[in-house]
Amino acid sequence: MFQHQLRHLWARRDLLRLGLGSGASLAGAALLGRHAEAQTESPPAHSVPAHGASSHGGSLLVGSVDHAKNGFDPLRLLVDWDYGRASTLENGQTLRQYDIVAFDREIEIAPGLFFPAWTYNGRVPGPTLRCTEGDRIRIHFINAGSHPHTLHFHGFHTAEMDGIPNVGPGEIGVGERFTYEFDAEPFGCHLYHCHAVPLKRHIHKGLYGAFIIDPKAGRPPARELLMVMNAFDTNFDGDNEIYAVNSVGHEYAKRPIPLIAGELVRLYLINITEFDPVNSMHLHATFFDYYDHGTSLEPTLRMVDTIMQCQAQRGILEFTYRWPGQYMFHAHQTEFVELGWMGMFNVVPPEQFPAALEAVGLDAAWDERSTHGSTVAPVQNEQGG
Ligand SMILES: [Cu+2]
Repeated sequence: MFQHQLRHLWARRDLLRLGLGSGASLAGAALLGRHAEAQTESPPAHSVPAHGASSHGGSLLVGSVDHAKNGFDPLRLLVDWDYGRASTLENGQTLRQYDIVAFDREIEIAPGLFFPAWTYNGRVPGPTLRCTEGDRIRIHFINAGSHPHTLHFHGFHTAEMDGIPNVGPGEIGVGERFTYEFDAEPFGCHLYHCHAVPLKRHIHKGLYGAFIIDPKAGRPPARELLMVMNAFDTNFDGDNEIYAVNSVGHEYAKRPIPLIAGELVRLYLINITEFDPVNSMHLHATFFDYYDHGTSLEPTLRMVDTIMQCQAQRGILEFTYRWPGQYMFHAHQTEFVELGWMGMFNVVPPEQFPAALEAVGLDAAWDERSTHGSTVAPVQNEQGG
């Protein structure tokens, strides 16, 4: 049973070397090997905070998380777009095929604090699926976990593809598989998550991810980032103990996200926090335009510096930092901040950007993924940066 074998493989922490060699006879393992490629570069185990970040150290979770052991680095999750395997159908439509395997895996969500997660492809959040409006999406889903799961996408699709219990294939049992298929619409910043019951348990255990559909018309050039606001109930009392974006508490406070002064930043923001009615995002020292759900090319809110989202609500923030410096971003619920949901941007002049990347274990490839992530050529207009 490949479920057992997968667990064994993961226990060996040998994902990167797993590849297609030892996994060739294991459909699931082979899929995992391929999906691991985007996360093969390990950050420094104990990276040095960039200049200035240490001044906030007094209220931060102490220590550092072993991202290599976790199998994902929150800094890299910011730009880890998964475009699937693209091909062209007879009717000219682009087909994108993705492989998603659900399985149980312990992850470190704060230094020394481990959470028995349920994951898509071994990471929380799951892979960031990215495509163009109108593409045909085909997701080969395997449940190698310990409970029935599903893939429920936010978007237009038939009832059979909705991924809920008792409709279409319903819950996908342990060791079973199903292929979800639909056209990608509408464009925007969307998500997918497990919809098995009890729903709050299946979501808060980690079964969710981003689903970004680029508009055919494109958006102006920008540095793009993905943040999923999430939280973890580590003692299963129905309340969260750790809050974060992209799963690791205070990670971006210890390793500030490099930005360039004057550039347009486009942030895809999703709230999947369970148990709390709302989560929020506040940017220091700048204001942003907001595109609710990302489903419009014109902002739905202009010149705000705080946005709140209920669970599954999401949107796109566009902003520019005028001056270099260290700028905080965080939930504006103080409790969340103290429990992990606070980060920093390290805004620098262009000539200092390579050093800012290096300070947090990133490189030019990260810059490239961040600035050229769209599946559509950017539009040039007066807003473009
Ligand atoms: Cu589930």
